[in-house]
Amino acid sequence: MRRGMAPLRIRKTGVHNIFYLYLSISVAYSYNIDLEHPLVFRGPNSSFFGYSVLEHYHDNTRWVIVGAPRANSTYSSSVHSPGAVYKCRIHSNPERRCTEMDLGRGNKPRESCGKTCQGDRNDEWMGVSLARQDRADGRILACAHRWKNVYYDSEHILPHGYCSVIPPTLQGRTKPLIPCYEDYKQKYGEEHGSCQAGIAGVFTEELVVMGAPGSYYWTGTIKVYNLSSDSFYSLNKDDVDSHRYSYLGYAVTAGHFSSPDVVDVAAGAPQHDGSGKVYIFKIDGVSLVKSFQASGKMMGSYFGSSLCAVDLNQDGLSDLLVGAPMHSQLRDEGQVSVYLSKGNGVMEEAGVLNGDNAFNAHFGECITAIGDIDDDGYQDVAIGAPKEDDYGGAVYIYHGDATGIISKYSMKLSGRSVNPGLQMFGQSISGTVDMDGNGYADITIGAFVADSVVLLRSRPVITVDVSIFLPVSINITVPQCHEGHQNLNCFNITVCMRFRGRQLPGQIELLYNLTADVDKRQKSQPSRVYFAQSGSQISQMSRQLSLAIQQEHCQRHTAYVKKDVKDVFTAITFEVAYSLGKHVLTGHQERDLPALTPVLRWRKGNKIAVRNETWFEKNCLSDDCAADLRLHGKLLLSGLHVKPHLALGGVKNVSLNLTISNAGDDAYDTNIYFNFTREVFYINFWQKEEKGIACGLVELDFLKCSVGFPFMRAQTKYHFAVIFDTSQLSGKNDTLQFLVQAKSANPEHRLSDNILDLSVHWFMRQTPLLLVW
Ligand SMILES: *[C@@H]1O[C@H](CO)[C@@H](O)[C@H](O)[C@H]1NC(C)=O
Ligand SMILES: *[C@@H]1O[C@H](CO)[C@@H](O)[C@H](O)[C@H]1NC(C)=O
Ligand SMILES: *[C@@H]1O[C@H](CO)[C@@H](O)[C@H](O)[C@H]1NC(C)=O
Ligand SMILES: *[C@@H]1O[C@H](CO)[C@@H](O)[C@H](O)[C@H]1NC(C)=O
Ligand SMILES: *[C@@H]1O[C@H](CO)[C@@H](O)[C@H](O)[C@H]1NC(C)=O
Ligand SMILES: *[C@@H]1O[C@H](CO)[C@@H](O)[C@H](O)[C@H]1NC(C)=O
Ligand SMILES: *[C@@H]1O[C@H](CO)[C@@H](O)[C@H](O)[C@H]1NC(C)=O
Ligand SMILES: *[C@@H]1O[C@H](CO)[C@@H](O)[C@H](O)[C@H]1NC(C)=O
Ligand SMILES: *[C@@H]1O[C@H](CO)[C@@H](O)[C@H](O)[C@H]1NC(C)=O
Ligand SMILES: *[C@@H]1O[C@H](CO)[C@@H](O)[C@H](O)[C@H]1NC(C)=O
Ligand SMILES: *[C@@H]1O[C@H](CO)[C@@H](O)[C@H](O)[C@H]1NC(C)=O
Ligand SMILES: [Ca+2]
Ligand SMILES: [Ca+2]
Ligand SMILES: [Ca+2]
Ligand SMILES: [Ca+2]
Repeated sequence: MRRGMAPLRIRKTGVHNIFYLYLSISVAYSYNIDLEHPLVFRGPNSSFFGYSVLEHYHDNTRWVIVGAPRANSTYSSSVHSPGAVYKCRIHSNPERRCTEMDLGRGNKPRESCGKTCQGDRNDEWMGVSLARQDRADGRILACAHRWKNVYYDSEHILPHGYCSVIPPTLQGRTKPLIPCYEDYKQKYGEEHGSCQAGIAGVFTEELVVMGAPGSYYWTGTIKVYNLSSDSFYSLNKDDVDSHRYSYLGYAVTAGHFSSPDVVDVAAGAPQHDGSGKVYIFKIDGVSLVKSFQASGKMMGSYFGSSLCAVDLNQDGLSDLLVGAPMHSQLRDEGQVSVYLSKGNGVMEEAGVLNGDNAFNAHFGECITAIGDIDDDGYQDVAIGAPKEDDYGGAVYIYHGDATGIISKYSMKLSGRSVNPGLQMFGQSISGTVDMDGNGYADITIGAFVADSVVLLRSRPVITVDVSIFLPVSINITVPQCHEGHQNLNCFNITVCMRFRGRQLPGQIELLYNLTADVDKRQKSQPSRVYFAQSGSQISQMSRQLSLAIQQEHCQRHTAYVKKDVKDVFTAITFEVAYSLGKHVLTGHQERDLPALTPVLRWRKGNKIAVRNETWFEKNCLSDDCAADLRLHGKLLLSGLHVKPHLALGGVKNVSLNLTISNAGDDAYDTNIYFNFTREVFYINFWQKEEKGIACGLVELDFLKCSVGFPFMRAQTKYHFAVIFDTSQLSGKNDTLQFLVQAKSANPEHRLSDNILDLSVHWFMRQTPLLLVW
């Protein structure tokens, strides 16, 4: 007997920690897959251990099943590198030992497999693909696409393909499937000479689907076997454009594409017409009938070489992801197309995913549904880019949601960061099984060039429900607070928090920042409201609180409105940004699989924060709260009352007597602007008993008067006058002009009456000499 598996322990060295640090710096997002406690399983060198991988459980035991298609087999030591399938126990296996499974094939290179069938197992690639029935005691499919039938000893013996159905116990009799073989059918050699059945496989409740891309001179086909009826369905050949070298069946999947209670089969033909194609087939009687097809958009992109059926939006219908790992901008960055099921077989293209668009990454080489890893009710997906980072490999985590899929990934798992020796990390991925029993599905990733697979576990996810209770509006015409002699507008803000989730610690600490008027702050404008803290005005408060699970905790804060607030029109937004503080993990701890610390729920790459807003009170009659300001007025000359002309030097002062009225809704931040020549000087403004006008120079030739703080009520009028000194006029210009304009923060529909042009024409004396002072 040859040497079997030599289990290798993964040494814990400082190198790992350095790489974790590197990861946390280089990766934009981090979510709930733990990278600090990877479980690495190693197989024999150069065995391609991890070319395929499968999470499996039976009774209470969790396993990682690993395909090593170039391995030598302990049970078939006289066969040349037939490949092998390994099982690796998760619990009570501190040495991370994996053992080869006995598939009951015996120790002969040749096996009898039918009346005209003699199998040649040398280099058969057992373990090239693995699939499992998605249920508690799911059976396993393991295939060897290079297995040959050498009964007819012809010159060209080409690979047929062979699959084994393995019981859930991983022991006992396996059931062989040789889908391209038929008794006495010698000519079959031409049709299915290089069938290569099982290069891809999928295993549903009743069906075993095996891709056979070599059939009919590499046109390819799929072999769909019904376990209950022990029969194959036939593909309606007219349905597929039969082109040689299309490689139909290079990838296969199955899902509820047309309706929730029907299983349909999908298959990719990555070389079809050079750009690749994908088909969905319905089972109709004994046939497979095409119900959908889509083509790749780029030559050589290998569209259809990987497929994943997953219900992204939780509507009961499977959606379809199609990989094009050689999609190129510069070179083979790779791309995944998303198709959402609309029912009755209608699939709608809903965008593409690109990962980081990394050079030669082959993003989309492998696409796998990994279950709902963050427990938000939507299925999540892992996409491998095994050649990214110079063949180190990377896996991207995407999340389904009500709209389909969030196009921004939540996490990128880099092979080298997990373990510097990993290569082609992400060529195979398996998920959906909670391997450590913490209530969250975990992910297993193969890196076959390093003969390794890595189990990465999911951390619990905390959902924090945050409410910010604010008054519906703030009435700033009457003060609510009295600080010493000051009357202030103030209001209460109550921040309430509560957390929930699966398998969480009973008590956590939350740190939060409450920020006032965040919209203004983000525009680098001063906040209009503030909190008082030890005598100073601050616009952000930090707090810390301890929360017990499911118990709401509220804190009250008082906010004050600044005295000089101008913009009473836009909303005042408050934000609570929070982060996780300390927490104590309780419950039983396994040395081997330490309990993982929780993380906060993350959404679409956003800051973890909640906002709410309030408004300054407004009395609006119109829908858009439009104001209608009107300006009236005249230019009055003191001194000589000879009009309409003015003799230069005859007067010292001019007075602009103005009336502003508002015929619309209450107007906020209302101002009147004056433009004039730099040869006149603003002296002051004058108003009758009614207050509400305040003027100030902005520039020597630009005056601004605010009207009716905090707002100018509907149907009100203000009379006032602005006085200028004209004694310094040079007379170079024979017109003295004042441009007056009224504006508010409200929308306004009629602006023509907001402008006033007040001019006076100088009376010219006969001798120009006199113009010179
Ligand atoms: C297997 O590969 C590892 C890592 O490449 C190496 O350290 C080890 O010596 C190899 N073992 C054998 C038996 O070649
Ligand atoms: C399998 O055994 C053969 C012959 O002993 C050896 O040459 C080959 O390297 C072995 N392959 C693996 C993957 O161990
Ligand atoms: C498989 O065969 C059984 C028995 O003939 C049949 O009832 C069942 O519908 C078939 N399954 C599928 C998915 O067609
Ligand atoms: C926002 O404030 C209003 C008024 O207090 C309240 O009814 C609502 O629940 C708050 N929303 C959030 C998300 O806190
Ligand atoms: C804030 O809440 C406290 C307690 O409910 C109350 O006494 C106070 O009047 C409130 N202040 C304002 C401005 O509403
Ligand atoms: C709260 O504010 C402080 C200081 O600006 C900052 O360091 C911290 O990261 C903030 N916390 C959150 C949860 O945003
Ligand atoms: C503010 O409160 C005062 C006094 O209660 C009230 O007269 C006024 O109408 C309120 N302001 C607005 C804009 O409703
Ligand atoms: C001009 O106005 C200023 C301020 O109102 C006043 O003091 C001055 O007497 C006025 N001059 C004339 C000539 O009316
Ligand atoms: C114009 O305003 C002045 C104050 O500068 C006032 O004395 C005068 O009565 C006003 N004239 C008119 C016609 O409103
Ligand atoms: C009025 O003056 C201000 C400030 O100098 C300038 O921005 C604005 O364009 C002027 N308006 C007119 C109508 O000249
Ligand atoms: C005279 O004043 C008017 C109005 O302010 C202006 O448009 C014009 O350009 C001025 N002319 C000269 C010669 O400065
Ligand atoms: Ca769906
Ligand atoms: Ca999810
Ligand atoms: Ca788990
Ligand atoms: Ca107007």
